[in-house]
Amino acid sequence: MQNSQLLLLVLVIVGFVYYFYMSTKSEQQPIMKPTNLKISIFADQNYDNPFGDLGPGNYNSNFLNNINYNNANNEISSIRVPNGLKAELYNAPDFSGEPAIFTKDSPAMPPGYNDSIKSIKVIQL
Ligand SMILES: [Ca+2]
Repeated sequence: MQNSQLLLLVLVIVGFVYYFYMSTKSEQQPIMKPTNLKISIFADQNYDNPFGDLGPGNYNSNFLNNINYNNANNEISSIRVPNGLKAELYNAPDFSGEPAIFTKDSPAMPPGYNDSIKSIKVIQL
């Protein structure tokens, strides 16, 4: 066997070993669903005057009072929710009481929730 043939054989073997190593390695990784998805919250109905976007996480009234969100606390009137996220909007601080639940866009809040949202959970589905 010539040196070039031997080198080619070694490269093929190394390639197969690497392929099978990577395929088993990826199977062992937990199924994670990293996301750039975010909900959008608005001061007015029909998606007017956006406060900002929120990725998965819990946002209490202190967060919503933050200047970066223009005092969204007690002002939210519509919401956009992309596929893959669920938003729980509470009309009480610290996620207490029954939330209004959204899995899609809503141009208005249900009765009892307009201009009264004080905490938000964004959940990845
Ligand atoms: Ca409002």
